[in-house]
Amino acid sequence: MSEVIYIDGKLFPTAEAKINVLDHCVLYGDGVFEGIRVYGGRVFRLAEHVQRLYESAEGIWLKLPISQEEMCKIVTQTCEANKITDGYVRLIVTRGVGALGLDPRKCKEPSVICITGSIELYPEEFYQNGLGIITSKVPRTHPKSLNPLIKSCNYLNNILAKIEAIQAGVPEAIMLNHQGYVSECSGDNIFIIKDGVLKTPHPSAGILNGITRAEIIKLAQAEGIAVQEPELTPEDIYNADECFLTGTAAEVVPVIKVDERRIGNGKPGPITMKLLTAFHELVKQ
Ligand code: PXG
Repeated sequence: MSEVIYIDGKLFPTAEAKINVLDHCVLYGDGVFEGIRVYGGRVFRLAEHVQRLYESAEGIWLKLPISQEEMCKIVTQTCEANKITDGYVRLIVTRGVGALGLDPRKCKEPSVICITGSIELYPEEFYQNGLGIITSKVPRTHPKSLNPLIKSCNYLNNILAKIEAIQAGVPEAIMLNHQGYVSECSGDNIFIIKDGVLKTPHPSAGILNGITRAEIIKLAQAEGIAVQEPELTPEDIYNADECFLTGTAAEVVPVIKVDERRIGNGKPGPITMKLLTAFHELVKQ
């Protein structure tokens, strides 16, 4: 539980942490954010998350009033104030308070918000036995419309896919890009293993360039596993030997069924489990 929440230079008790309803983040989803983990008292890949936050901000022409170093300090100080040793950080930058109407020039100053809390992982059973997912009918946003590389506060594209998953009785959904190739899931990146090669869509396929994704690629390479970033079709997923998802919240979670088709032998695969174990080791370091 977060005791205090950082807003624009001050720490507020949770009940008093409020933002103006005329902030364009409320009115239009005009803002960017990061979801970050804390393991053993250390913020995992903080510099990388803050770098991505600044790239997201750049992507929506939002100029941040502070340096990346200062942003990192805000995160560590909020964690310290809340005595977070294992948990979750939500870092948000809003366009700021403005008038009604889209024009962001009416917004004086962006607000920086940092919330800490606990994170709900998937149930342990999913990590041991794997999960079933579906392919969503909602395509991922076209990169020239709103590039999925931008982690914006408007997640409705993903939420529509998530709702479809929930209605189908599964926790996640694969989203295809505008060309019909696999991009990612609503809140996770996707990997498959075929004939010993680890494959995941390239960032240009319209994905969030996941921090966990990057770590898994590095861990695989260190294990001598070949990594490719090809165009993947739904059939490539159906015919994979193994499949798993990665994300800050999910970490590494095996997938054993997609659209009711069994993946591999219907059990979490050996390379998936090796990478899952390696990731758990990594976050302890
Ligand atoms: N794709 C999308 C669309 C995401 O939102 C990922 C991939 C994985 O990226 P990282 O950098 O986390 O490996 C995400 C991340 C939440 C929550 O509160 C969602 C994410 C991360 C943390 C928390 O639902 N998604």
